[in-house]
Amino acid sequence: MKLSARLSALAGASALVLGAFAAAVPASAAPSGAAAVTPPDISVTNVKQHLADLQSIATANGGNRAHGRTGYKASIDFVKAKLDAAGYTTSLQTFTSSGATGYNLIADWPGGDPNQVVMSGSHLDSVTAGPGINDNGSGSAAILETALAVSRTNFQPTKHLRFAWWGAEELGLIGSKHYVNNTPAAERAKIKAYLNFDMIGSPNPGYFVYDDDPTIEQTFKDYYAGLGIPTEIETEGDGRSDHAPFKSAGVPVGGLFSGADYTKTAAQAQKWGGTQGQAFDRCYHASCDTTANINDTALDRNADAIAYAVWNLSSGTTTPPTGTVFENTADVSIPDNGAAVTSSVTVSGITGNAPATLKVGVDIVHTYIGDLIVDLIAPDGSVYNVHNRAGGSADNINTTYTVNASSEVANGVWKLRVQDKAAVDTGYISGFKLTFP
Ligand code: DTR
Ligand code: ZN
Ligand code: ZN
Repeated sequence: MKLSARLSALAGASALVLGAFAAAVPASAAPSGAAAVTPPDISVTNVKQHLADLQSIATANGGNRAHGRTGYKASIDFVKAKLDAAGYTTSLQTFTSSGATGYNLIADWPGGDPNQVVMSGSHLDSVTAGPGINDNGSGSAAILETALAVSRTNFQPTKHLRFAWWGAEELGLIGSKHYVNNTPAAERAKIKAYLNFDMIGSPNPGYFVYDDDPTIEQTFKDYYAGLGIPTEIETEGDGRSDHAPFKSAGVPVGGLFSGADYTKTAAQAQKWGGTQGQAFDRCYHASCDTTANINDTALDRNADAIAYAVWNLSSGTTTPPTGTVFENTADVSIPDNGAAVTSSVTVSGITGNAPATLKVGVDIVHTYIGDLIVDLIAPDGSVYNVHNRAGGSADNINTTYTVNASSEVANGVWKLRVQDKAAVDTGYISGFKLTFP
């Protein structure tokens, strides 16, 4: 394409990107293999109203909503009242920590298979230093609005839905640990997915997906692929939020995170916008974690991603398939109109040959995917082309390809090879994943 025409197309594409995102999620997103279920939009206006209410509670109770303080109990009562009015079966679970009474709020949506529970949770407590609107009013308000949307639409999923708001997370995951330790193993085994949301509206946001259960992870990644937004694996959080006790107890877990006190890199700022060299949330655990400390776009996208996961993980009638995943999320820059580059994964522990339906996850950030040739290279050097300069001026490749690799021995080093064959547009590999059944 002529440079001038391409630049105008690029400008057009840029204008399009700056417009509203149409979240056309690919049918392949459904975790059970069925067509993806489309949830209702979660109103970010409603989520922000919940945050304003939590802010008012903090302001009226000494400036915080911390464990053992009046602001926390007022927060729990606020959330419980809305859920009771919406038809949920709620219960307050009490515990003692640091000499004060703590509260977990558990809300069950009547119906669904009681032996297959899809559970979503967020900690509702703040630190004593401030109102805790991003940490973690954001997660709490988003799952509250999702629960209210379930009620408003009278959603009747195959599986049973449960929501939880935890106390005393900031003291060391106390509330969620109390819940897991006091739930009999047979009841815990019925929880087929626990989804955790702790800080999802950070002012300088990243889009991180927990990399624990592969099906839950893929569900969130599929949602963001539908928006054309690359995600990264959440690596700093193992053990740092309320999914940890569930994971230790063998429950499949997943979740979303927009970042805390770590600093956004230049590469992250290129793919997500925002400010490089600045923390994802400069008000982490500080008095300035108020309603002004929220990025509305991140909050909106993450709230809709929560609804997408709740609807899709609860609609299938079979336990979502799990697989053995080998993944490389290191960014690899692609030279413009230059030499091919590769991202590698080393497969081990798989018996025999690869399957005829090998899932090849490809995430490439690029402003003109018609420039690209993308190949899967097997350990013996066999080449499987998955993308050959299609797509024209479209942005990004976030696709899971199915490759018949049954003639290849599974174990060994597999490579994703990418070459840019035309000048002007640039990009990088942001993720390469192989999933074996
Ligand atoms: N522990 C959370 C904040 C936090 C820090 N890293 C992660 C990773 C994943 C989830 C949460 C977090 C808190 O301060 O509440
Ligand atoms: Zn915190
Ligand atoms: Zn938190």
